[in-house]
Amino acid sequence: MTRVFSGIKPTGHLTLGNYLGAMRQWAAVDQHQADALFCIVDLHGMTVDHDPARLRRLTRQGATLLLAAGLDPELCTVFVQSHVDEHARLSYVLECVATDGEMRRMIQYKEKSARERARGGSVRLSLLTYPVLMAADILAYGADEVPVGDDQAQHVELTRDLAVRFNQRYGHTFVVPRATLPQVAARVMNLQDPTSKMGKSEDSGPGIVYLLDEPDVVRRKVLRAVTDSGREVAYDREARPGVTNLLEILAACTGGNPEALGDAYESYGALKKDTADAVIEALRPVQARHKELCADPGYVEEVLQRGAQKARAMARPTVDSAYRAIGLLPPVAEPALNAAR
Ligand code: AQP
Repeated sequence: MTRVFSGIKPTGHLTLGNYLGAMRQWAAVDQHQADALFCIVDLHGMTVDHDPARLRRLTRQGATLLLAAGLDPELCTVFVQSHVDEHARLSYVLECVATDGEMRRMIQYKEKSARERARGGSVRLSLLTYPVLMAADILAYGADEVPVGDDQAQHVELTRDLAVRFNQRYGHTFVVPRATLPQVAARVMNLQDPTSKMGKSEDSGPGIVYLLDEPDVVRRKVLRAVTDSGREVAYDREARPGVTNLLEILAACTGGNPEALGDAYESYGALKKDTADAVIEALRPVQARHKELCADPGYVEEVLQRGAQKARAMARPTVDSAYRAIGLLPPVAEPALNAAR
């Protein structure tokens, strides 16, 4: 059976981009067709300046939202990254396979480090190395597929390169995974700046729809979305990024084809109204389920505990193999130590 792994960072409140680009596909397709693991990657949440209490809160909220979006712990494994030591264990080994040049070429590193420096802040070393931790997240589980939005495709490419390099140098250890992207809404753009991704770690703003936004807030944000000069509704990523973004969102929420939908509208106003309605309807069941789950925090904790146990058992053998293959001496087992005393 195909093994699938993907994760989400608790760096901010989850957005419509996270939902349409990743979570929805995990719930609707991946958990039914594959042996799937989904993870709140909290260690990745510390690569930029963070507040510990907020990180804890967002980790819990992220896990609750994964379940609210339809992940079923009877069908897939849901857990928190830092609950499974194997991720960090493997990450260091992979750092010994990666090069600093590879890390510095990562677009997210370039963008986020530039943003951090522009604010006068310092750049954490973990921002440079976190793609290696992401590779460890994926390779520890022998994942065949990694369903992600378009912005993470480069990191999955790096993961492939590291797996191939490790296997060639130290013997076959890792499955070489591939990224799978959704057909529509692989990159939902900011409604106020449709040339930038709708990202959750940016300052909250009218261009970002959060999964827990009230319907009237969603409507206001969509109705105020920046559109393009001209009047014709047409799907054209280069010339009409604002309208194209709305068409992608509408298509993702209604199951239509964004190009064909473009032909069906004569005004920006009608497109915005239908998009707002479609987003509100898409988020309604997620928000309702989130409310129920918040009333039962013990259930979420139990799911995470069971998930971590399962994940640990799956990752351990592969990480142990990688340690052996790269030349680390296996630890002496406890009974043998006792006998020698
Ligand atoms: N705008 C998006 N459109 C489509 N897919 C998206 N994803 C994220 N944003 C969009 C996908 O959601 C999954 C989890 O994302 P993440 O937590 O790894 O990272 P992020 O949401 O991109 O947020 P960051 O890195 O904390 O900060 P920003 O927001 O500044 O980039 C991934 O599969 C991702 O592709």
